[in-house]
Amino acid sequence: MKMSKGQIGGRLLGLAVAGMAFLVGGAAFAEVGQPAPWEFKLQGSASPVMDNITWFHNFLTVLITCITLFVLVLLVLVVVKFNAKANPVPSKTTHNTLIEVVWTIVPVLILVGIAVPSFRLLFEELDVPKADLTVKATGKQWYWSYAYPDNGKFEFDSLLAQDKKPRLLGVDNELVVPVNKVVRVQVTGADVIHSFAVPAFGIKIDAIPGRLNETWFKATKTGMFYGQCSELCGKDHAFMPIAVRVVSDKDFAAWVETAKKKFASNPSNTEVASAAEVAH
Ligand SMILES: [Cu+2]
Repeated sequence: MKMSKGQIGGRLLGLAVAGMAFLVGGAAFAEVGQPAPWEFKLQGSASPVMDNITWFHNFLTVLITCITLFVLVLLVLVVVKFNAKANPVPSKTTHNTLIEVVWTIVPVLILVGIAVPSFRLLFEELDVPKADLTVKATGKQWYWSYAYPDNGKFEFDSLLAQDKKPRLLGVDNELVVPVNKVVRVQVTGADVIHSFAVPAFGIKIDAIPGRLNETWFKATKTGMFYGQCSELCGKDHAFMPIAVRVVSDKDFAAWVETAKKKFASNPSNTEVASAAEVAH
């Protein structure tokens, strides 16, 4: 089948429209707090740190695209203009001071332009602001335990719930935190190295036995946010999800009261309680 120029143009236009629709559609699929089918971007952000990670990611993508296109243009130019047929008598130029200075200085400036926001972001991630509340997450084979030292010192286990949605992310007891509050997360491992990660908050930190790591987030939206253990930790590594429920201050206070009662029978809490009794 032979196609006229008009037909080819039409087809190309159709392809371009389909591509654009895919991009826009992909954006529409994006769901905050959990992965979505056909997702090819970062998960939607729900914290100031993740806002900046997203910005930095987009900035680098634009920069990389521009550099790659520039090199491609140079390559095409060389292939077309300076092949043996088009350019039978090659120039014998070997040095050009101006070009050499430019191609040294410009990459240095680009790297400095990347380094400045990159280090700013690193400091933001590592420098925990004054915390409104602290939670401690302990990675175990193969579940997480969460402790609330500021809110009655209770601790509970959070295990994968097979019957809950989203699949492989739902848990029996979620980590509950208030919205718009700085939450300091202390992370450690009880047996092997795990890693506590919640993409929507832009946090990922190793849970190492014998060491207390620290990170933070400030959730800016209420709702459910999911993450997973992100350090290969044994046979059920894929089955120890992290589920964070972000609620209003009022709901959080109410949850703390019920949680204190609900988890009172947890052996780790009786230890805390008896230690407190001994102290009295
Ligand atoms: Cu793990």
